[in-house]
Amino acid sequence: MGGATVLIVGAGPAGLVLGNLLLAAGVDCLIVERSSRTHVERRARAGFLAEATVRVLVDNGLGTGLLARGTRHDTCVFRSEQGEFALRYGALGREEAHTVYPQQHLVADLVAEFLRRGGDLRFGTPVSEVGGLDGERPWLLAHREDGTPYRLTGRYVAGCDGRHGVCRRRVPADAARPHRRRHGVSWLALLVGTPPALPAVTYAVHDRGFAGHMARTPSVTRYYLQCEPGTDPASWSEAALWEELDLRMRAERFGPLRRGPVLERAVVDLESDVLDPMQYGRLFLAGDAAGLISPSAAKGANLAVMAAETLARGFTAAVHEGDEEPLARYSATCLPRIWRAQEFSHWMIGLLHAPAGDDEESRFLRALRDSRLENLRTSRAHQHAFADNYVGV
Ligand code: RFL
Repeated sequence: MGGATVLIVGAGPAGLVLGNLLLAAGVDCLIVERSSRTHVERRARAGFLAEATVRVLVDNGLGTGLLARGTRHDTCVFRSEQGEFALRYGALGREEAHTVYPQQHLVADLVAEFLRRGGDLRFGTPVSEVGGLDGERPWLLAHREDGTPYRLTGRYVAGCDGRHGVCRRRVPADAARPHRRRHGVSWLALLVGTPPALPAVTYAVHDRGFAGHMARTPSVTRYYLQCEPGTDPASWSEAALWEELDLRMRAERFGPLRRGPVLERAVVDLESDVLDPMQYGRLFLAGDAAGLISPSAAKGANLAVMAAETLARGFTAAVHEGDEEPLARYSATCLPRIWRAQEFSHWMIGLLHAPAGDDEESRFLRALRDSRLENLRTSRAHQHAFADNYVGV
C-alpha cells in the first residue's frame, strides 16, 4: 500500500524531469522504475539536446552536468556522390545550436538531483497493472525485488514507461487513436570507443544505404549504418562494419574514420507513432510512452523533456490552484509540437534514404532524394527552414 499525489511510472528522461519539476513545485510524487539504477544510468541512447530542452533543464536547476560537460555542436555535413557540404545551422534560422550530452549522463544527473531533493524513487520495481483511471483514485500494482506485489494509489498517473510500457496499453482503443508509420528502414546503431573522427555530425547518402557519424563524448562516437530490416546485429564482423562505413562515408575521398572497439550494437527500426490524445481519465502519457519518432532527426529525448515540462505545469496548477484546465489541454498543447517534429523527421528519412532497386519507383525515389539534398545545398531559404526544424522542438 502507499502512494503519492502523482504516481510516475518510468525513470527515463520523461519521468525524471517530471519528478524533479514536481518536487520543486511542492507536488508530492513518486517514481517506480523496473530496472536497476546501474542499468538506467548506463543505457546509451540520445545525445543531441536542442536549445529549448537545455533551457528547460537549466532553468529548473537540472543543467549543471550538461553545462559542465556537454559540448556545443552547430554544424552538420552531408556527403553524397556529388561531394560534401557543411551547413552551419547555428548561424541559420533561429541561430540555435545543440548541446551534445549523452542521455545516460543526463539520466544519472536527474536521478541524483531527484534523490537530493528528497524524492522517492524505487528501482527494481516493475509495474504490472494500472487501474482506476476513470475514477478519482487511480492505482498501480508494483512488485518488490522478490516479486511481492503491492498497490500504490494516487490522484494522477504519469505513464513515462517508454515504448513497451504498460500504461499506454491501458488506454481503451476507443479513447485515443494511434497514428503510425513503419518506414521500412532499419539502422544498425553502433557505439564505438574512439574519439569522433569528424568535427561535425556527418550524414552520408549512398546507394548502398545511409551511414552517419555523431559525436557523443571525447572518447565515444556513434555510427549508424542502414541495414536490412530484421538484420541480426551480431551478424556483422567488426572488419565488415568498418569496411562498409569507410565505403559509405567515402573515407577514400574525404579522409579515414578512426577505428576502435564496437562497444554496443543494436538494430533500430525507423518507426513513427503518435497517440491522440495522450491522456485518458487520470492517466497522462509522456515521452516514448505517448509516441515514437524515428531517430533520423534526434528528437525523441527532446520531445520527452518538453512533454514532461508541460505535464508538470498541468499537475502543479491542478494540485495547488484546483485548476484542471492546463491538464485538460495537455495533449492539445503537446501535439502540434510533436507533429512538427514528426513532419521534419519524416522529411529527413526521405533526405537520407532511397531504395536501391533498379525498378522505376526506386529510381524515382533516388532522384527525389538527390534533388532534396541539392535544394538544401543551394537554397538559403531551405537552409534557414532546415535549421529551425533541426534544432527546434
Ligand atoms: P525511456 O528512456 O525509454 O524510459 C522509460 C523508462 O520506463 C521504464 N519502464 C518501467 N518501469 C516500471 N514498470 C514498467 N512496467 C516499466 N516499463 C518500462 C524503463 O525501464 C525506462 O527506464 O523513455 P522516455 O523517458 O520517454 O525517453 C525517451 C528517450 O529515451 C528516447 O526518445 C530517445 O532515446 C530517442 N533517441 C534520441 N532522441 C534524441 O532526442 N536525440 C538523439 O540523438 C536520440 N538518439 C534515440 C537515439 C533512441 C535510440 N534507440 C535505442 C531507440 C539513438 C538510439 C539508438
